[in-house]
Amino acid sequence: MAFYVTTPIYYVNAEPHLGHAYTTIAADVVARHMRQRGEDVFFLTGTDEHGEPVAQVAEREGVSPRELADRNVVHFKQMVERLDCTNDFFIRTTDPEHEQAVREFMQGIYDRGHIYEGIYEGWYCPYCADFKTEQELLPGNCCPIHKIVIEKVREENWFFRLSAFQGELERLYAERPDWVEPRIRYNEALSFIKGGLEDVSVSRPKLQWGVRVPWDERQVFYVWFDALLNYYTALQYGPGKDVRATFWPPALQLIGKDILKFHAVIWPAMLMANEVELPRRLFIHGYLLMQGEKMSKTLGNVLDPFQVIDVYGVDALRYYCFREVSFGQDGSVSTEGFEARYNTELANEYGNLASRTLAMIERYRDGVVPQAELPEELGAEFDGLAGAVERHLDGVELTLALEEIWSRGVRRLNRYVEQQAPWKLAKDPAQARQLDRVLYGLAEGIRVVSVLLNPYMPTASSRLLAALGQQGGESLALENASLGSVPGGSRVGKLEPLFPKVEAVEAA
Ligand code: ME8
Ligand code: MG
Repeated sequence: MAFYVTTPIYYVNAEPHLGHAYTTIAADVVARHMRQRGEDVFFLTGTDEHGEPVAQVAEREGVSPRELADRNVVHFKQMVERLDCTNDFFIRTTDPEHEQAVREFMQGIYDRGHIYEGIYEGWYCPYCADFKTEQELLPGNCCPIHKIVIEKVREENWFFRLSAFQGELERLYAERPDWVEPRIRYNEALSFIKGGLEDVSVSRPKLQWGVRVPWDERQVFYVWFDALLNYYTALQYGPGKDVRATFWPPALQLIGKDILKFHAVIWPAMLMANEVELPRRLFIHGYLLMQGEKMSKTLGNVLDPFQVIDVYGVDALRYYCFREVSFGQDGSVSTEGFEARYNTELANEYGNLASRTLAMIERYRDGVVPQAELPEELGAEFDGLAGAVERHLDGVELTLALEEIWSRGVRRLNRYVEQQAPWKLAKDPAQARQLDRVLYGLAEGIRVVSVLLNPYMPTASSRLLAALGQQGGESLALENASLGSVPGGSRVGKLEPLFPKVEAVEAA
């Protein structure tokens, strides 16, 4: 089955921070997991390059918006690469193919009579690229998100008849209660819709930096209309040919809660207006916080993912994001918390477990995994573990899946080593068969957890699998993630520490 997964496209008005890395890694975990299940995956990420957020910073820095975009997109592409993400395409909204496809799509909405000319007046935050209601403003007419003073603007532009889709949107929410998850976001979006929808402007008369409105060349499209369409246009040209027939609609769209309204209200209405099938599901995650505030380039309290990767490696970062903060909710990250999990969970519980197991197979069985029966004691936790992980990831519960692998797999194996004490069994020739069983059980155990952990920590898990003689695509297949699906007899290789001790990274 085809599985299309997307991340938001990030503004190129600054360099990426951990918040951007977060959604991108989450999508990659799901993409890798789905490939383990044999799905035909298309994974899209990219950058949002038009509109005021980019034009304003460019002006402040004295460069053209295109120069700014060209300069910053490099960092986002580098981020994706250094995060070990397996995206199938990286879209830039300045791609000429995207711009042309946006014009065609919007012309379609116009031709169907859902766009008209009007006058708009309202409080406008250029960082949000969005209007705020009087009630939303903080004292002193400040944007509630960016805390800057914003102004009332009045302009003539083109409007999308969002109000006309009120009924159809309410029906969508009634018929498909899992179309927006988690539930709290579904409720939030639905109550926004029920509060009454107003038409929204789709164009900007004052701005030059954007996609030209085909029926009114004086104006450019409001950046959000251009941006949302990336999910659709990318399939028209990204892989070098049009793959909409295979991959549309998206199976999963991941976003942060800051952009819920655009994705859960305006986006489906745009698709309805052009009679295009809706995405199957949106999953909305919370904020990564630093010192209690949303990590944000505007507020300046950001953690640099590159710096963390330099010191601890990318797997540790990928792991930490979903272990520390329950996916879906807000949660704090810190360098202290990171170091603690690195040392206790990654270096000790997983890394040492792997090294010890391989060392014992080397020492007691000349480096060959014994051919033995599986120890029944491990069955209780391991039976059905892969199925549980699958179910959690079907629900985009990245933290629950990881928790399950850790408690039922990694920690169970650590207890098992202590209980069985293979170093004692090795001293007693009468216990040889039991030692075979224990070592085989451990080898299978670390293999199974590595297959399950692979979407989260692709490098470390693959290195461990390779040391167990497991290489190539089949070794990662989820159907092999059960104890005993690989027989003993293979020769183990050398394994450098998976998570070596490192000097503490300086606080950001
Ligand atoms: O909004 N915690 O781009 P953007 C968690 N271009 N996630 C965070 C985060 C944090 N502290 N900070 C950022 C835009 N993110 C538009 C989107 S989509 C058609 C257009 C992540 O650069 C999260 O996914 O402001 C959030 O939704 C996104 O970055 C916003 O990135
Ligand atoms: Mg933002």
